[in-house]
Amino acid sequence: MPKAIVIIPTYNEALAITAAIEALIPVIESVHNWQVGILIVDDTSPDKTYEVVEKLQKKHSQLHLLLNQNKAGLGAAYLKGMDYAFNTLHAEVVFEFDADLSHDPTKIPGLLAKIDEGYDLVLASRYIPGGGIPENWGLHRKFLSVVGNLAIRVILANFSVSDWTGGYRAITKRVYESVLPELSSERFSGYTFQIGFLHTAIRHGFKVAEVPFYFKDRTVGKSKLGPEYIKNNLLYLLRVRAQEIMNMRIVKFAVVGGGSAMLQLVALSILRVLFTPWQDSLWLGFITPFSLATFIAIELAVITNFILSNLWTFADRKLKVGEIPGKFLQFNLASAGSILIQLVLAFTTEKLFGLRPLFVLPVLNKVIDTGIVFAVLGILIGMFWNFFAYSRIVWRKKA
Ligand SMILES: Nc1nc2c(ncn2[C@@H]2O[C@H](COP(=O)(O)OP(=O)(O)O)[C@@H](O)[C@H]2O)c(=O)[nH]1
Ligand SMILES: [Mg+2]
Repeated sequence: MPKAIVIIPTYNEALAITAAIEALIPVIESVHNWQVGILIVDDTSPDKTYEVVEKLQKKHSQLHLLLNQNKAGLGAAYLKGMDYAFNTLHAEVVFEFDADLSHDPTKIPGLLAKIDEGYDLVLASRYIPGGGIPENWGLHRKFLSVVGNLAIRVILANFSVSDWTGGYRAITKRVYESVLPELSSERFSGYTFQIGFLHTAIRHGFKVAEVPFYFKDRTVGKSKLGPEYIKNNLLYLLRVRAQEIMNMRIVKFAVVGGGSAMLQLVALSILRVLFTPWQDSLWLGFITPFSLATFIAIELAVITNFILSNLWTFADRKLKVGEIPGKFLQFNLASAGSILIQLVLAFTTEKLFGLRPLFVLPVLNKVIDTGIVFAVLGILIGMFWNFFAYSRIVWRKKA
């Protein structure tokens, strides 16, 4: 029979732990297709929670105790507990569970049923129909919990999960092994562990289910959740989200495009000055220092853009050395295509709508006319074309 372990991290829970264990035992004994045990991870609580557990162990053979010398935070306790549950007790699934009985133990069979259905990670959720938070919570606490969870979904732009901060979950070994390398750092030792764990699991593509439950306020002991909680989680969310956004191809494309355009302008202003001394000796009629400088500056920007696109924006489709000459030619043609689009657009819009002043830009005191609007439109369409040409032609995904 496969094994599941309910992990309960404890710190000063001597008053609460007995009730939690006694409530869990009949539930886990009622499960017939899993062998369910309990693992208490205590950080040598000053109130001697572990002594209470040791006494209960004499009565319940399925009760395990892992005693840490130091208090290192909730995340650290869970990581140690999971390592022990999966690798020493040979569990296939672990539960996260609070000592204070905020988590209704009778939901455990329902969570396991979802694992049996093939889900990798199952959350007991307060924010789906059938679930809820305590009626008697003060307005500010309700607000914090509801708005906090909504804010997380907005920041991460992920609405597939409703309860991000809950601490009642069933986790399979495959999820644990997959997220472990990213969660071993100091940063996840505290309460950031919960959001970090879930977010990493979702990013790795695991199937997540939610089962509703009513969160009950703790009746004994007190919450260890401090003011650090909001700050640490917010910092984590903003950092990973910024990283995710920077990893989006379209953003890299825009950064490389903008950087190349800047380079082009800088090169142009340097080169036109550099070429001026030869003004009279070299230039035949229409080739002026400015036009030559423009040409070289454009090509410099195109080369830079090509190299950065290959190394960064399309790093996952990096070109082979032998492909580079042909692809570089394609890249130049694509860029020329974008310029052509802009020229054609400028020509036709002027013919169709004419150049008329629209309004005066405040502060800068600059008149904005239809020409500028058409130019901006042209740049946007040109960028769209470039992105299309790069991703579908130059760096086409190989089948
Ligand atoms: N081992 C260990 N357990 C902790 C630590 N911090 C909190 N816990 C336990 O984690 C669970 C959740 O903490 P709790 O104070 O109930 O947080 P809340 O439910 O969010 O108010 C409880 O069982 C705590 O005893 C810690 O640093 N080490
Ligand atoms: Mg609690």
